Amino acid sequence: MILDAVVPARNEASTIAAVIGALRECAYVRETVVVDDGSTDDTGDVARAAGAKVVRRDAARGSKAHAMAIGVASTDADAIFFVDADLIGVTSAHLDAVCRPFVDRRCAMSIGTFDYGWRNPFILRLPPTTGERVVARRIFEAIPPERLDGFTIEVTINDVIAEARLTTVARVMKGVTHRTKREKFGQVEGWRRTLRMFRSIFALPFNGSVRWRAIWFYWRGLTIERS
Ligand SMILES: Nc1nc2c(ncn2[C@@H]2O[C@H](COP(=O)(O)OP(=O)(O)OP(=O)(O)O)[C@@H](O)[C@H]2O)c(=O)[nH]1
Ligand SMILES: [Mg+2]
Repeated sequence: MILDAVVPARNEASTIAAVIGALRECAYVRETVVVDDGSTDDTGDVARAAGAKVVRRDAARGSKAHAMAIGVASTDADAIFFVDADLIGVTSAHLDAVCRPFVDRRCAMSIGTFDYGWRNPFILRLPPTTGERVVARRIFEAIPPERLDGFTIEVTINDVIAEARLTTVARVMKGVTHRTKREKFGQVEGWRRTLRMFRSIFALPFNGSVRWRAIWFYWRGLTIERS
C-alpha cells in the first residue's frame, strides 16, 4: 500500500519546513505534496527546498478542502496522510504513531490530535476536527465537490467514515500544537474566523449536511490509543 502526504498550506513559511522534515522521516510516507494557494510569503519555495512536491493553484476560489482535493488528485497513492502546515513540535515519531494503526489495517481512519493537556480525554472522544489523519483515497473521493468546504471538511470526512460504519483509531500527539488563527491574523480577525469555523461546523447537523446518528456511529467505531 502506497501512502502519500498531502499538506494544504497558505502563508505557512515559518512552520512548513519542520513539518516536511518530519514527514520525510516518517517511515510510512512515500512523497509529500504541498498544495500552496494564495500564499503571499515564500511557503512554496520553502516547501520545495525542504523536499516536498509543490502544487500551486490559483486562489481566486476555493479553500483548504479544495487544496486537499487537488493534492489527492495529484497523487496515485492508495491512501493519504493529511497534515496541516502550521504544526509546532511535530516529529517523525508522532507521524509514525498516527500512521501505524492504518498501515496495520486496524482502522479505516487514523487520527492524531493536538496535546491539550488535562482536556485530552475529552478531546479524544469528540468527533475530530484535526487536520492530521490517514484515510484511503476512496474515502476522500467519496465526498462530492459541493461538500468541499474549508471549515467543515474534517467533519465531512468523519461523516463518510461513520455512515459506512467504519472504524477510527485516535491518539494524542504529545507536545504538538499549532499556530492558531489568532496568531496568524491577529486577535480580532483571528476570533472572527474561529467563530465562523465553529458556526459552520455546528450548523451541519441542523441543516441536514450531516446526520446526528453519525456521532453515534463514529463513537461505536472509535478506539483510543494511549500515547
Ligand atoms: N492551500 C490552502 N491551504 C489552506 C487554506 N486555508 C487553510 N489552509 C491550510 O490548512 C491548514 C489548517 O488551516 P488553519 O486555518 O490553521 O485551520 P485550523 O487549524 O483548522 O484552524 P485553527 O484551529 O483556527 O488554527 C494550514 O496548513 C493552512 O495553511 C487554503 O485556502 N488553501
Ligand atoms: Mg491551524
